[in-house]
Amino acid sequence: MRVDIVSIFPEYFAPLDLSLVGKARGNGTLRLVVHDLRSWTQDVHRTVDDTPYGGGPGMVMRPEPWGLALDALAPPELTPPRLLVPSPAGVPFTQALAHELAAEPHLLFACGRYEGIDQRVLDHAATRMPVTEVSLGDYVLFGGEVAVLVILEAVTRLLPGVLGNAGSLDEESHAHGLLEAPMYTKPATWRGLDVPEVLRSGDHGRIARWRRDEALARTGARRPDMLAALDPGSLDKRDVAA
Ligand code: 6GU
Repeated sequence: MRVDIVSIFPEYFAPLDLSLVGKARGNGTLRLVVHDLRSWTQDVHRTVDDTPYGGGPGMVMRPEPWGLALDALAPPELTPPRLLVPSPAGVPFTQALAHELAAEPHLLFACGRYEGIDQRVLDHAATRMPVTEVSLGDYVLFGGEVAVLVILEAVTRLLPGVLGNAGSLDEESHAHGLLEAPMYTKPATWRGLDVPEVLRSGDHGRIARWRRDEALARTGARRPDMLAALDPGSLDKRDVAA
């Protein structure tokens, strides 16, 4: 997968050299390039923002550098990338959207700062490529950079060959619309706290049942919205009894 990121803070993306994302870059699974928006400014002060039309606090990113950046990274004569714009006004970022993005050949992230990017940049881009504004959740960040780190980590781990054990993709939280059951490792007793007996029983049927019950209980307590959204057909008789 090819990924381009445009930001006025390219240094924010240094962590993408680390860990499994760094490894995916190293072996060519992820071809990632970070670009400085200011390289597309044309004035001596390398201005990227200005005051909002209609008044109000803060600054808005001017359209000109963004237009040149998108012209350069998504030339009209080539197959366009999917443009992703992190914004608290976007659609929620979910595991389902991460899977969708992991299937794209080319992603282009446009990181806004301040009160956001002039809307015409997105409207114009939408005449050339698919554009999705994405939000991490119901809170406000200074800019899109940290959101891109989050989105890219969620997407990269879904790329073929990135996770050693593909089974961990299937069992994790959100894979089946439930939160994951708690996990334990050695020692069996630590600070007077025991690992649940069932997990040491070797009875794989009982273990699977226990994990399913824990997942349902956790999801009900922490994410009643997820439990309500579950397909009733995905529940078994013993779930409904619980
Ligand atoms: Cl994606 N961007 C910004 N600036 N704030 C956010 C967000 C994104 N998601 C939640 N808050």
